[in-house]
Amino acid sequence: MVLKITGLASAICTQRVLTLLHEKDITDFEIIPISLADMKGPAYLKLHPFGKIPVLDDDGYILYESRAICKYLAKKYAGQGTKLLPADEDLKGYGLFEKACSLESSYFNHPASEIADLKLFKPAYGAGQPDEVVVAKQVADLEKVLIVYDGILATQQYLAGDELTLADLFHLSYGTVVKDLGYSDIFDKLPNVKRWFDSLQERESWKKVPSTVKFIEGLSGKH
Ligand SMILES: N[C@@H](CCC(=O)N[C@@H](CS)C(=O)NCC(=O)O)C(=O)O
Repeated sequence: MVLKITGLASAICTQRVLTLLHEKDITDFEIIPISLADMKGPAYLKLHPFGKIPVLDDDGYILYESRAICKYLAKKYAGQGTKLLPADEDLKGYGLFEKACSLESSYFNHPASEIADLKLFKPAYGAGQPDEVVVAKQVADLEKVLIVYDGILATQQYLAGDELTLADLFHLSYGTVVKDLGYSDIFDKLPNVKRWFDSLQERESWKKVPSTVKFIEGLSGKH
């Protein structure tokens, strides 16, 4: 049965799911594009009451929220591709994994998504150029998060320990947008963060995912 994912390959949250699909060597999937208007229409709101992408349809089992979709698929396809989750019997590993996932959603996601919104999405959709003081505050907030990450990554390879997990991959889409928007120095000047993030961006799974910045700037005629 083909997995159906309503989403856009250029959209941040769909990219989380795409990266997971590539890591797990899942090829039986279909991306079903949707317009912004249809996302807010009654039919789609039955699938995703917040009217966002992505939504997974696995043979009638409907799931939304990109991180939940990734965790579900990583467990469903546990026997293939990169492991990405702690073993079922590894209780402490599970705690460390959930903690690392929480670091991304609680501390990293907000400033990184604000930078993307202010510098990329809002200007592309007609909101004009942002107040650079507001942008600088978000960049400074993200930098503080990365400084803490650098300390964590001084003694381990990845955020949940020495093995790559979904928690690391969840950083890729917004992290790459922030770097592509010209803020790579906040990653690159921290040696452990640089090693960690470069290694994520070098993964074959991520190389297959299209660049959001190029796509959006293409829409607004910058390329
Ligand atoms: N926490 C949600 C966020 C979903 C989300 O905000 N998706 C964006 C695209 S990355 C979207 O649908 N934007 C259109 C809108 O907000 O109207 C997830 O991870 O799936």
